[in-house]
Amino acid sequence: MPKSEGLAGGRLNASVRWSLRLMGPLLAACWLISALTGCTTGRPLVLPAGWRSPAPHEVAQEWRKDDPLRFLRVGADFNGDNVMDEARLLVKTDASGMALVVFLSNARGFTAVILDQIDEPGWLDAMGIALAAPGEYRTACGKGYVDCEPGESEELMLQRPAIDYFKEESANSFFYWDDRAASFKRVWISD
Ligand SMILES: [Ca+2]
Repeated sequence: MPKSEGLAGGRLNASVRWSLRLMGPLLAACWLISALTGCTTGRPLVLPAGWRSPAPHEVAQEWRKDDPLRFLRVGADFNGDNVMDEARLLVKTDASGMALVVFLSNARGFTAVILDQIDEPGWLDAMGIALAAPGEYRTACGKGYVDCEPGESEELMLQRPAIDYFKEESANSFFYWDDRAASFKRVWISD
């Protein structure tokens, strides 16, 4: 029997509420246990070749102290399969660049997907990620910062948590899972 939208939505909302309530403390505990394992998922996450977790001295910026995970990790079920996923900021092994990487659940485990990559050193000083809660948001063009491009909406309704990818005290965009495209989409929220 096909799921009704209402039933699927109810399950999703319960999952989201559970995720948001538990993941903060759980991720904080994981951070203390190990900076290299995937505690969010309960299974080790394999980092993409050529990438590593930032060293403590690389993420010692004062503004990161507002988050126990230093705005480097967020966990939630981004793609709605009821399995927790995790997003991280990683750096190239030679520190020549940084990336936003999501470890996305699938039938075989987790796939690392690079959502954004900046091939210049120094950007990690200012870039962070946080969890964007489900809800309605005005986009950057909806706020009038820029003109809306064809097909670009003034509002974004998040049905599930998304990744808020931001530059400290500057622009931010959301990466959210699009069911129809079966991929992440990026929407600018502020400029
Ligand atoms: Ca998932």
